[in-house]
Amino acid sequence: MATSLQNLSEYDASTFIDISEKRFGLVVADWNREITDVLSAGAYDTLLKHGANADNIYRNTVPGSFELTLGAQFLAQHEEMDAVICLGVVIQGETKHDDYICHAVAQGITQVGLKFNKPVIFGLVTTNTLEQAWDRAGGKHGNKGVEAAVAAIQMLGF
Ligand code: DLZ
Repeated sequence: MATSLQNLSEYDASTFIDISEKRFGLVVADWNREITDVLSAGAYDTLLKHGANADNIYRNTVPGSFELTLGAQFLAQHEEMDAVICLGVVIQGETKHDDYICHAVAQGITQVGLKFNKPVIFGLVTTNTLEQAWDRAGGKHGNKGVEAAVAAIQMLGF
């Protein structure tokens, strides 16, 4: 829904809209699959809870987080796709791989969102340890998949 300048003062981005006709793409990395599955379930359940139709939620997996960008583009390029949610878990290792992956994904999915003018949500959990990742996948810091879905819905309200 477009927001006109006249009603901008009344506009509240946190107001959730009717998403029953909206199409969502979930792109989920296979690396750290046991955790990304929990993120994905959290995102999926949240979309349903807010009124999305299960038939309108498409889930694709990619090998690792680095491929989230291209996976997002594959989905975002479809005109009927309204929002894409990227989910992955990158754990710091002995090398700088995590830095490269995280920066590439952050920049990549930003570009995809701008190119197709639709929300492409950064649901990447980037932690030092596996335990910290679990803390963010249903643990003491919530579920980042849930937050990513909420962000997608909120952005569709613009
Ligand atoms: C190679 C790699 C490494 C070392 N670590 C992770 C990780 O923690 N999380 C993740 O999602 N993916 C990782 N990958 C895989 C890369 O994202 C990518 O799939 C490969 O480099 C192939 O392009």
